[in-house]
Amino acid sequence: MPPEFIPLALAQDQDGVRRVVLGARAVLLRGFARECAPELVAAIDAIAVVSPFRHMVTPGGWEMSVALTNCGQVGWVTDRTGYRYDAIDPATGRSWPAMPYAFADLAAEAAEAAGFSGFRPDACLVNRYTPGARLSLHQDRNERDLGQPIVSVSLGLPAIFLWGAKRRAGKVRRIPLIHGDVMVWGGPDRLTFHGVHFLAEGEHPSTGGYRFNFTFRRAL
Ligand code: MD3
Ligand code: FE
Repeated sequence: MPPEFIPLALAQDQDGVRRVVLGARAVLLRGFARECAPELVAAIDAIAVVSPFRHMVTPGGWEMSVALTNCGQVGWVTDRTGYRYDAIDPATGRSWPAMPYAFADLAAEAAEAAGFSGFRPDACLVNRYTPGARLSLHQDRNERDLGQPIVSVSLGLPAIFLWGAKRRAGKVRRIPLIHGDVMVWGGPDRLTFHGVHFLAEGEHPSTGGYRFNFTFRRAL
């Protein structure tokens, strides 16, 4: 057993946080963002006023079924030329909206609870799913320092998260995610292939017909 696995296993539920250990350095913090969810939902509207949700095109020429926007110093974008982080929103020609301090604090607290201290995200990608939308298996490797973790927050409609292996063809686990769930990934699990299964129809009291997912990253 790798030594970094032990603290997580022992920390299980000790501080009132419900942990589901997914890997040596991958953990699901059940309901960690439930209390601050209303604030996050309100912030989405404010972000979308400045940088609206849009369907981007992949380098392969496919339009993504997930709509996205960003906040922070830089935002994740894709077009026919590739994936990258950009300080300018291509849809507006202006900066992305700033990352609210409450967001950065939540991300740092979640990272800390998962054993990553000092996480200071500079980018936050906001995904919006409608029923039928999905995210196919991929790795996140556009960030400069892959030693930094990623923190993700799920809001609204439930989804099935697909958690694969280091190889695209590896075995895939299905993990149900609900409103307020937070996941933290780093270390050896940072390059795990992952995705989101087709979203099912539904209605959620706080987001209506949508699922939102925030991913906090250290991109620069
Ligand atoms: C595991 N988003 O935006 S978040 C993405 O629910 C993305 O919208 C999904 O994958 C969503 O790139 C899943 C959880 C997540 C995010 C980044 C990871 C899991 C990760 C990076 C490495 C390994
Ligand atoms: Fe991803």
